Parts: sequence; structure tokens; C-alpha cells
Amino acid sequence: MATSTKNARKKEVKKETGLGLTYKKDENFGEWYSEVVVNSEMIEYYDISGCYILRPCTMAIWETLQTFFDAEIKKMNVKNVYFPLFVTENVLQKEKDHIEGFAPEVAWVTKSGQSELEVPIAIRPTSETVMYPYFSKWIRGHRDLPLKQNQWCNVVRWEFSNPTPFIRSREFLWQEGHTAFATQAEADQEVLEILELYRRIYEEFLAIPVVKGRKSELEKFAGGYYTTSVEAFIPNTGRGVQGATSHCLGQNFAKMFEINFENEKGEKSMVWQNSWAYSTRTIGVMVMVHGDDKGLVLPPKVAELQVIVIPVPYKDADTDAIFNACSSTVQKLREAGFRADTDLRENYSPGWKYSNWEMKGVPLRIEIGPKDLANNQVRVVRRDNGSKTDIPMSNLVGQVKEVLTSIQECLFNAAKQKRDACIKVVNTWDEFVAALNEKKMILAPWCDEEEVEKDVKARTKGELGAAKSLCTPFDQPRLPEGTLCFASGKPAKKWTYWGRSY
Ligand code: 87F
Repeated sequence: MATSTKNARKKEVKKETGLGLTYKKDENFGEWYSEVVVNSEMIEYYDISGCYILRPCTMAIWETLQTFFDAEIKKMNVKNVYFPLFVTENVLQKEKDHIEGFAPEVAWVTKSGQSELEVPIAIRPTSETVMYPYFSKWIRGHRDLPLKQNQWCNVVRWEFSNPTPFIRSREFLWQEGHTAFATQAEADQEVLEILELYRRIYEEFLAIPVVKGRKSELEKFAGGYYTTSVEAFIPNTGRGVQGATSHCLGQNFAKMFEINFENEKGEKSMVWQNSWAYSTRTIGVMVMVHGDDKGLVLPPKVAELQVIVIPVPYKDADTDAIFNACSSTVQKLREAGFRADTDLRENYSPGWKYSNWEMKGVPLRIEIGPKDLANNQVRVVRRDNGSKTDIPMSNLVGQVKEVLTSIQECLFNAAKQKRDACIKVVNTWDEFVAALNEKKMILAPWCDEEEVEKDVKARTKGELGAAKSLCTPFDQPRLPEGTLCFASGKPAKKWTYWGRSY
């Protein structure tokens, strides 16, 4: 059979059985990603480009992150609110500078039924202009401050560059926090507190290393004063990805929306504002970083199902006894607080079930066969490294706990090792270009001039997209005196990360 026909057949068989992936992560990353998110049942494609159905195992992860973050911001006395989805053109255009570059991405409702609306109504791409007129109304005196509000919602940005599930979709879920303070010092402090929560989402929950830092003038939110972010990196594509952002807006919006208050001395002053957000993009980064050729790999802390128990009945074995052992194992695990289930379907073989649950990324598999039953033990198999161990039933809960903790740690360490291996420190333009071609995350001394970053973008323009600054890390290596900018040759002011990005 010709190879192409063979491959086509292979693909067909996989489609029929739902087993395996056609593409390998290291060979065709883009196709691999699309296949993983669908075959693992995280995403279903929809008939509108850039819109995706988020299936239960996706929403379970989102809810875990949401539960953590929501509790943390409530400790900071942030209140949840909900503002409308729709915004009039008038209000949306109020802050012209901020909307200008984004205008092409705004989606509009122009009709109801067959009749044209008198005035088109926009769907929120973000809610500054929706919320701030009311901040202006609600804030009168210094006793009304700080005002801290957050909403969990969807937003729509009608993007035209290639849509990617979770990473770049036209509608996505996020939280957007909007806060107002009497002083800059309070705003500055909150920016970093929120950024730390974002770091924890990535590192503690999703097991993904991130860099905390500040965005360049070119890359910051144009309507704001300064932007901080957590930046992740995808080794396979050599692209940085902005994980979440925490902005200090300064007093720009206060000026525009007249958000004033009477301070303690009875003088009229303007508030200092922040805004901050993370979105379902977090989940896409997780899939890209941890997934492998068998499918999804989920960190135990966010996995909807942490342990799957599979009966392995041989021909003459006592199937009922094995099924019962599976059920009681699940019960023990659930009582101990784990998310566990058993797969007792009789029309699938154990091998098929192994592949199926591997595809779905379940961190730990427990197999129970006749021998295990006889020895009062179970076999546990890790999703992250495939290692197998037999553990006595008497210590089931203790050992499972240990292994899950270890998986969470190992995923982070492996991801960090891979990410760190992609970091390249360069000093000259030639080294920079070489590193970019090697898909590196580049740390370079920079003069911090906007024109120079524009020049870097222009000089690296190409099929794969231009390089840009990712962030200036808060954690700065020593910058020896006399160090020159990699791009301009002028005296360098700081170390900054550069690369292609999502
Ligand atoms: C697209 C269309 C219209 C991003 C847009 O980062 C407006 C915008 O303002 C827009 N895309 N932005 C910037 C959003 C800034 C800010 N908003 C609140 C955040 C955090 C949450």
C-alpha cells in the first residue's frame, strides 16, 4: 500500500475508534493542538470561526481557577458585579485613544428581527467604558474609596488573525477587575498583589513557570499608565504568551470619565485606577505546555478527575470480585477527598480504556486484576511519566496522595526545565537573530526606547511574525556598567525578554 493511503487509513481507523492522535507534538504542533483539544473532549468546534464549545472537563478547570481567584480577591475586599453585555457607540467611543487601535475588533448588533436598530449597539470587548460612567456617579468622597469591583463574564473581540482554541478566540471567558483608589501608592500595591495571584494560577495550579515583569511602552495597554504581566513560553513553537495582565491606569480614565472625589482636606481630586484580567487562555497554555503524543496531561490540582480505576479481568477471573474491588477503591478515594471514578464499561477492553483516559489527561490510573485482588494491592500508573508501581490496599489513600503531589511537582519541574533550556542571553544583534531562529526566549540588554522596539519589529518581520518585547522581568540580572543595547548600540538600561509571541 502506498504510504499516503496507509496514513489515510490510519487516520480513518483512529477516527472510528477514538484512539490515539494522528499528529505528533514535535512534528506538527498546530495540528497536534487542534486534535488534542477535540479528542480529549475539552473543545467542540462550532460553525462560527473562532467560537468554540467549552465541554465539561474544560469548565471544571475554569471553575477551579475561578474558585481560587474569587476567594483571594474577596479577601482583598473586591466585590463581584455584573454590567451589561451591550454598550452604545457613544459610550464606547468616549475614550478615543484607548479604542482607536481596537475598533476593527468590535462586534455590533444592527438589527432586531428584520428591522434595523435606530442606533447600532456594540458587544463589550472589555468594560472600561461600560463601567466608568457609574464609577463617576458612585464615587463622591474619600469614604467611597477604594472602590474595588470585579466581574466574571464573556467578552467578544472579532479577531481576524488565525483563531486558536483558548489562545485566540472571538468570544472568551475572563474576569475583569476594575478598582479606584485615592492614592497611587495603593494602586501600585494592588497591581502587584493581583499579579502574584496570576503567578499562582499558573505555577501552583497549572504547573507552568511564568516570568513576572513590566510591559514596554509599545506593548502596554495604550489607555493605561503602566502594564505588568505574567509571561509563559511555548517551547515547541518558540513563542511567548501573555498569561494575564495587571494594569495601573493612572488617572487617564478618571480625567475622561470625571471620576473625582473630595479628599480629606476637602479638595477635589482624581482617583487612581487599576484594571486586571485573566481569561480561558490559561487553559490553552496548559494544554500546549503539558500535552504529549498520547493526548492531554492534566495537573492533579485542576483535573476534574484525578484517578481513574480500571478493572482488568482475565478470561477465567472472577469479574464481579474485580468490579467490586474497583468500586470500593473509588469509594475510599472519594471519602479521602480525591476526585476518582471507575470505568466499568463491558464493551471496551482495558487497553482501549487506558488510551482513552490517557487522551483525557487523567493524572493517575489504577488497574485492578486477579493478581492484584489476590495480593490485596493495586497497580498505579502515572500519566506524566508512565511509571508503574504496585501499592498495598492498606495504604491506598496515603500513597495516592503522595503520587498526585509528586505529579504536580514533576509537571512544574519538567516544564521549567524545558522553558529554561529555551532562554538565551544575547548581547548583539547577530546573536539575537540567531537565537530567534532557534525559537528562543531571548534575554537582552536594551536601551528601552520605543523607536528601537519598532525597529526590532520591522527588522524581524517575516512569515512567522515579528519579534517583540515580552516583558522586562522584575527579577533583573546584574547589568554591568557599559553594557550596550543589543539593537541600537546605545547604553543599555535594563534586561528585557524578547521573542515571537501569540
Ligand atoms: C478590543 C476591542 C476594544 C483589548 C480590545 O487588559 C477594546 C479593547 O481595550 C481593549 N482589546 N483592550 C485592552 C483591554 C485592557 C484591560 N481591560 C480590563 C485589560 C484588563 C481588563
